[in-house]
Amino acid sequence: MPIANPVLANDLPERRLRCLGQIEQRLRWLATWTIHNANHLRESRDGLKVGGHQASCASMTTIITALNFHALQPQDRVAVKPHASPVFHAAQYLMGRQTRDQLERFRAFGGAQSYPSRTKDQDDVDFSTGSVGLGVAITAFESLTQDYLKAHGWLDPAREGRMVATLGDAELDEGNIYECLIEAYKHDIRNVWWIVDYNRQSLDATTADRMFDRFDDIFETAGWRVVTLKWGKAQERAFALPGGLHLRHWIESCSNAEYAALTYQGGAAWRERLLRDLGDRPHVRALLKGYDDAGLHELMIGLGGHCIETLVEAFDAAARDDTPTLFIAYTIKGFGLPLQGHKDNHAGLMTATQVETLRVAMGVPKGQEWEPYAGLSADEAKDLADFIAGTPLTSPAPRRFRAEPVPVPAHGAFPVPDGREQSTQAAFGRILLELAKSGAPLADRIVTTSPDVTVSTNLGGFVNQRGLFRRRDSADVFRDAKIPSPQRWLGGHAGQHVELGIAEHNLFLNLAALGLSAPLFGERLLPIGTVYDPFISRGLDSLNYACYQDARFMLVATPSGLTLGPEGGAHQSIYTPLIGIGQPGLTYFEPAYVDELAEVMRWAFGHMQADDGGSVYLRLTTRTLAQVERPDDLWRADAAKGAYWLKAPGPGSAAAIVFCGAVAPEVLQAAEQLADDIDGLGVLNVVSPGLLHRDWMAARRGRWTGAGRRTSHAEALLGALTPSAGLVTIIDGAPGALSWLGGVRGMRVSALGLDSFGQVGDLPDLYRRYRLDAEAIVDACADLFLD
Ligand SMILES: Cc1ncc(C[n+]2csc(CCOP(=O)(O)OP(=O)(O)O)c2C)c(N)n1
Ligand SMILES: [Mg+2]
Repeated sequence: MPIANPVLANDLPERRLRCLGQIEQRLRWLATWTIHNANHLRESRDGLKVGGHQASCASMTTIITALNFHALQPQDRVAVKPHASPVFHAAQYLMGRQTRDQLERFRAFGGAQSYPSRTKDQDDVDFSTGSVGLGVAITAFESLTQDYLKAHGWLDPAREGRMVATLGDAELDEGNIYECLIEAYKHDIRNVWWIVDYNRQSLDATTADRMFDRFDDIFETAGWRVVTLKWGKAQERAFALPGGLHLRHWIESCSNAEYAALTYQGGAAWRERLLRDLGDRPHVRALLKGYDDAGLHELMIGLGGHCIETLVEAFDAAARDDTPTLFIAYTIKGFGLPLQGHKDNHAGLMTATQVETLRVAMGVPKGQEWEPYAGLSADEAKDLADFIAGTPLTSPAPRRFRAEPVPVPAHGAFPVPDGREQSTQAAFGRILLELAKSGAPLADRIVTTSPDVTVSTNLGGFVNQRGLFRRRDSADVFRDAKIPSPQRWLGGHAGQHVELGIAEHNLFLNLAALGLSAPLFGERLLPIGTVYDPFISRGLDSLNYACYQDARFMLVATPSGLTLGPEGGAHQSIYTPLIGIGQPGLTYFEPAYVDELAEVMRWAFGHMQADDGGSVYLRLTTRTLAQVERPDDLWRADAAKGAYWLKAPGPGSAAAIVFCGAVAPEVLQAAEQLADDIDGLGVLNVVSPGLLHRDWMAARRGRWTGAGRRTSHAEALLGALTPSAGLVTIIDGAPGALSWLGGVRGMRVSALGLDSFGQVGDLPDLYRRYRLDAEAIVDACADLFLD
């Protein structure tokens, strides 16, 4: 009986199948060649290995083919397995969105990036990837963002898409995937596909057999549909033949490592092994005889993830609804390359001879290696080009958007909480509450989110006003039962607070997703996330990830530092100021007074929307400080640049105290004590160590980068002191956040701050023990003059 033609059985038009097959070959070749060129043909000036991942690319060329040239629509958004970057760029090249020059400069300065980058690549990257796991999880949060926009009536229906991640199977070991899975379930996310390139190899080795089927359970428990694409059509046909079921059972019980090793060895090894294990089973010998060695090898590696029909069929079926779906596509790492299956192939590079053999085998004429349609006849090339031009993703529908700016209330119209004694944390809550009540357009675009610290970071007032965001209305049971509570939390479509569980990775990924709303959907959101300052470290890679792709948000970290007092050493943050200074894409502020905070927040809402802007980190405290009387408004302009003289130094002053944040009272007390001893002692209030440092760096750099030499703000401020002056710097955090100021004009520094773990205690005890009190400041000042 003739074998049923699966093409006809699936109604997959023959041309589509042929073209997709040709594309898969092009992608496999171009990715291999791009990496080969970077490593072996392009001139090397430093002797460093350039790298690239030929095996990881070949593992998913079929998946990318079926996605990009069949399943994806222009409104869909994709996070690509980081080390499949060359395949992604090759696909963009075939689609006319990537240049040959960029491919030739893969991993070279200004060329295509090693891992897809939203900000650095010139082609159409939706999400940057690189740190494995994060690109996967952001798709779930982007779908939540999409739901949020839709619920608020801001989503252009033409822009509603599916959020897709392609990932390596080793990425499934990353904890952030499961943190996200739990959150995604709670929020009932829709329209997400995760496609696992299930080659059962990681970087180091083949992966544990014990995980077979476990992922299905985990994802199904979390409400996902799991589609396992284990078999290619040719395999299914073989299984239907006499003896075929034995072959199938053998494959199913074969260990990952053995399958990989046989894949590397090829047809003769497969035959020998299968005959040894199955030779006495009925019909098996005859079945194997039907294939020559090359055919048997092709059959054995023709798993679901390398079968266009299998993939297309699965994607088409899943596209019928919006259920989040995990595709486990069985693949071969290094498929079709001499590296295939070898356990060490992750960073392996084909030799020049191997590439040459592949070129010949793939019918690519010498000299035409970069040609998109190399080796095809003119008619075939035209047909393929027409096919590609007709695929949905290649359509000219715009994929990058700009959002209308949301007006920020002018100074004077922006709320500044009043009160003699206030903490920056409480004031932050009051500013948001006032904004919420004001009905300003800005307030409508604010969306807050917090990993289970909404109340304790003072977001409660805003949430009372604006409600929780829920895809379905939820009642406030306590309120309905008339049980008194200051929190009135109704949930529904109009809500503006996205509640999260404790996992901090999710906070940053949610901020990243919300913060990409403008470029991805053309609608500006102003996300504000709150977290306890010490737990920034818990999600630090996700924070870096958010900044790396230029997502825009405000991170409010509070409480912070030793000033957390009775909470003790595990909660007292120490080096977060250094994160604030060091993190690109983020500007760190630590205001002492609430009028500064209001000014910083006003600036931040503009900065979050500016083309050359970024995200903002506010390090706040629960310590209540007596607010300062302002004789005038002059402080404002300097504060906006990062620091201002709270007490201007006298002419030729030989010393200044430079401080940041919550220790202001100790600083003022010490300044008073020192007033008689040091003429014209200045007190410099650093509102943003980050801004100040960045400006100093930029100013110094200017002379060499063509921007011209200019005086930095720090230089200008410290210019008020005599050149031989000394500085006492003090911050409730790592002293390096301020001590660098000594280098600006070559001044001596006596630095105060934390360089060991804190402990429980009240502030007088703790500040004395850790030398943050007035006495320590006085001593540090003396130290300047004693040396
Ligand atoms: C957070 C993080 N840790 C480590 C790495 C280094 N790394 C890159 S890929 C990889 C594993 C690759 O295995 P898999 O995800 O299965 O992809 P494959 O190449 O097999 O398709 C590792 C450990 C990384 N990129 N990110
Ligand atoms: Mg793998």
